[in-house]
Amino acid sequence: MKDNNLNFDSKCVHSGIDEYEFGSVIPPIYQTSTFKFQSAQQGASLFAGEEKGYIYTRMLNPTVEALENCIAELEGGYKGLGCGSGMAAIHTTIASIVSAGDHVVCSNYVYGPTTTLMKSIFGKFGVQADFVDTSDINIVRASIRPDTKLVYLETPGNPTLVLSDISEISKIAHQHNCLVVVDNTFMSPALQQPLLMGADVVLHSLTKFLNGHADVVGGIIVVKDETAYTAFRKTLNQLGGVIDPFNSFLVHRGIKTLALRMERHCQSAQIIAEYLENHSMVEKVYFPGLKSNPQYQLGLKQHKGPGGMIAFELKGGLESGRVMMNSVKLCQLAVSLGGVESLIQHPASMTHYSMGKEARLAGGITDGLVRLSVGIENVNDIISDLETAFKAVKENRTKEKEFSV
Ligand code: LCS
Repeated sequence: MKDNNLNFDSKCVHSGIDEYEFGSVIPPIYQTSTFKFQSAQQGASLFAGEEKGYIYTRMLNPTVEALENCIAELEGGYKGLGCGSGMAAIHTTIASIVSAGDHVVCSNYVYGPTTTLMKSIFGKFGVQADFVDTSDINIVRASIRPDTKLVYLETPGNPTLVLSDISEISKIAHQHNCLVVVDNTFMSPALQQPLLMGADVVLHSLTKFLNGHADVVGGIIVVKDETAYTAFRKTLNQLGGVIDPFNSFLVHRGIKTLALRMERHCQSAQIIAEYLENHSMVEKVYFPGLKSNPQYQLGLKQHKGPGGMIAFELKGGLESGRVMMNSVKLCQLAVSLGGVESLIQHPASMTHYSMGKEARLAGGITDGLVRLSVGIENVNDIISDLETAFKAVKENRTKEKEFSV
């Protein structure tokens, strides 16, 4: 149901396509690779673009389209493009914007494989990228060159939750005719709508908060106008990294509870971040909702809530982190994030391993950093699990000290 007067949580429940066949309340799964033409003439006119309709699922599928419309509406964009993974969304986006010889300004604070994709795949095809501290708008301004086509942001950045000012950076980039792309995976449109702040393209790993149930790998791109949509659709169709109907159905179902889930993620993460900040075993906490965070004010300007992701450094660095991750029970030791279940992982040896130590340190990812994706379990159960793990860390540190004397 497209109704611009609806509030965000109502849109989560109702957005997609106005009417489904047979009065179905839920988007049907059109599990088909291809669509039958009424006649040779109709097939030809569909291909020529003279008639609108479905041809082949890589090009467009009604179940996928329902999801694309839904997320475009939640992001305040024109249309969405469903992709097979977040990485496919990033690949398709960059390939739609840049050509050989172009320059990209990319944030230091991005998911590890995004850095690797930019350097190794796009680098191979003659696209140059500089990785800079996008939390400082003066650095962004100074990094834009006459051949820069794209400023690529991920905010909050994975895993250190560093923020980049979307509206200020968009103003600067547009003065230089550069497009701004924002990876909005960590916030979801429930907490942040980059297109409404001036960005040109927003993308997500659907695998995370949008789906929310850790059972799908997917991605989405949302663009602002028909020109961009036509260009991006062409690239996606040719690269082929599309999402399939069944996964689209699952993500669409997950989105119905997005607003509710994000509310709980934010509430619990705030409580846990404050608990960690006051814990004697914790050296430092990275969380946009802490008043001690130097970017707290920017977070208030940019987000409707602090999100469900926390990173922290333990006293005792990597060894303490290892003991902690091996000692938690409710928080599962696994990569990925944004699901209803709490997950814990070690960025330096896991999600951000591929980018190499130098790039990791430029992005603030030390060997001792631990990342927690706060689920929707009872917050007291999460804290008690963390507390048990802290006891194990403490015992291990005591043993180490005894051993070393
Ligand atoms: N963007 C962000 C911010 C991500 O965190 C991820 C995956 C991607 C894009 C890529 O999405 P995918 O292709 O996996 O759907 N982040 C992961 C993480 O932190 N742990 O495991 C995957």
